[in-house]
Amino acid sequence: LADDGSRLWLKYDLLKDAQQRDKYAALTKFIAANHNSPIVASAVSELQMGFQGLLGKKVSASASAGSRTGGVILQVNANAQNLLEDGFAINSQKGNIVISAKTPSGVLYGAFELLRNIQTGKSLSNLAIVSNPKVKIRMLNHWDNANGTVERGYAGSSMWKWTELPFRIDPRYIQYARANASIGINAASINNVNASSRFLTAEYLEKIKAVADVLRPYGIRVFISVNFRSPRTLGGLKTSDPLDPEVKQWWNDKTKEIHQYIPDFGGFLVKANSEGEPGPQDYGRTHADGANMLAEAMRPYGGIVIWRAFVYKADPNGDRFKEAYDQFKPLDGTFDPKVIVQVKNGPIDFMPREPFHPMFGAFPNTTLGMEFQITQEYLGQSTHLTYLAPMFKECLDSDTYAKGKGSTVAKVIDGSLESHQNSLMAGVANTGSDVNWTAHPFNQANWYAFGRLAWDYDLTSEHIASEWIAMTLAKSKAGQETIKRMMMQSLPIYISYTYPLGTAHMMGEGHHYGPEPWLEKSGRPDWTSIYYHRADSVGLGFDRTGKVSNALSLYSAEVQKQWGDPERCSLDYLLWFHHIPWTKKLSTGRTLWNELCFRYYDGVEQVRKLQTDWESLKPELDKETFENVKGRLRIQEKEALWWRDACVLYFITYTKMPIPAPLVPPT
Ligand code: GCW
Repeated sequence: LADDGSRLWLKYDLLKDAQQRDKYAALTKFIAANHNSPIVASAVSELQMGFQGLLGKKVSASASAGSRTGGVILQVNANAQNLLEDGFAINSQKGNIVISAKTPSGVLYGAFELLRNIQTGKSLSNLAIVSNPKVKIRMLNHWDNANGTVERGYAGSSMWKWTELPFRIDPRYIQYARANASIGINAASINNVNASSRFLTAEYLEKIKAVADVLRPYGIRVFISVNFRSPRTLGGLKTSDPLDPEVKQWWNDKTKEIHQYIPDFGGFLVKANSEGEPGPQDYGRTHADGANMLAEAMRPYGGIVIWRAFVYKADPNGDRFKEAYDQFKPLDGTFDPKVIVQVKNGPIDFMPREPFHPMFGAFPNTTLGMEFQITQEYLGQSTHLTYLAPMFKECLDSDTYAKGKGSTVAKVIDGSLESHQNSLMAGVANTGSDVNWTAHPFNQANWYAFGRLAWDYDLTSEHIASEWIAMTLAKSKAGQETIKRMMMQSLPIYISYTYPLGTAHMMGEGHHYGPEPWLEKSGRPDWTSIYYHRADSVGLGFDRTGKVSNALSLYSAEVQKQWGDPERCSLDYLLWFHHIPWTKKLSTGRTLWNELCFRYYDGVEQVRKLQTDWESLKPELDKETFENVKGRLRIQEKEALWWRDACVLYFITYTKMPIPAPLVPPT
């Protein structure tokens, strides 16, 4: 049977090597679980399913191991040492493998870790694993709409079948829950941040309850994105002013009602006063007024309020880079402890490469959460192969120097730098109704990598890629290495032929796909391409060191030093901060113009190499996956040419210089 990718990384195909199977089988003869809860039951059934598939044997489960050895014991022990909530330990103990955790969720994560060890061919003897999540709320944000569309979704329509719920439960909800639990994701906001009030109606709460009931046995809590104007649109009030007593009461009542459906409701996610969405500023109030009002409504319950910091003004003379910082900075310290402010990784909008957001490290008195975009709005959508773990890590590993060297973004968002109680890493989901969930088979790896990094941002991108490949694609060691190399090269390649040297935001308007560097007019004055690249006859790039904008000054002195001097600034970020003359010689020995051309041309060549690499894997891949990726790589080549020619020919109108000879041989 062809592999349609629907099982993601939880394929559990029979291991080919019989000896290896026997070895694992000798250590997994039975399952004993000392705890009776739906989540532990999920762990047991997952282990049974995994052993059945991978090892080809039925394994029975009971409450106690008795005097037996050679089995897997699951233990929930509230006093377990060295473990945080959700953490787990796996030890070889007296002839058994013991998975212990403080909570049922920890046991479930441990069970998936054990399966992953088998899936990736690791030894199960002398196990001594301790694993704790670095971030508490590891969350997917779905931008799914009630009408079944997905904003910036490239894998079909919404996976949530709102018209069928609550009566029919699509089996894919369970697969989705399993996939998330396998990588430690424990929260999901189920609807678009451009939120319809409809999701707060009794009709929809009943549907959301049905989803929550499916996700709960996998340790996943449901959040709802809310429209700030709901007291007016749903409640019939005259205002949605967060300081109005009736408005407060409306939210208190609504929050109570939600908890009648979903007792463990995760909380609200809010996009307010951003891109036309309503918010507290409509009534002369601040983001903190709005967020704190909702936090007050959540006071009696366990959940929280996640308030997004993605705000900007349409000011052609301002710098959008600074907008969120400027609006939120005066509010630092005024947010309720139940509020997490969710900040995109970079200051603009999920560009393929952005410097880390200047809010990280500059808000000691606010819990800041991370928002990554897993769906590839600006990263080739569902046709270009782009492995995002290195991008996520580049941001997390960046040093803010807020409290001296080592004050990384990761330490800001895990709460450790400023001793915050809560912590959050969210990823905008790339899931949809396509059979393989993500359209491009490799996009599955980005979902996988996001979860693994939210659990442990110290994992390397290579390590995560290796795990994913071993569980999904090629079976030979050499084949796995080839795929890993392709994945590791993919983001730099994509950046080369789209946004080299720190350029940004030159994509087609609206669809955000393909190049449009010449875009001069748009619905919003700071959404044109020329606003971002600032090309002129002298050079290219947005001076943020003071001449045009002083955005660099938002960072700590060390970061300013690192990026402020064009001679020392990494070429990756150069044009984010500097307007560089076309003729200026860069550290590569080429002038800016020649380097720019070189990167665009080299990017295309590298895509061709990816195609050759993929071709070499044909003998060991199933036909469907092979052909699927092959076809997408052909589109990628065509579109890399499109980006290259569009951008180079456009910039030539400023440079009036030829494309350097070695790139285009004379005819
Ligand atoms: O990048 C922009 C997207 C919008 C999105 C917005 C946001 C949900 O183009 O589609 O809206 O970001 O993050 O709010």
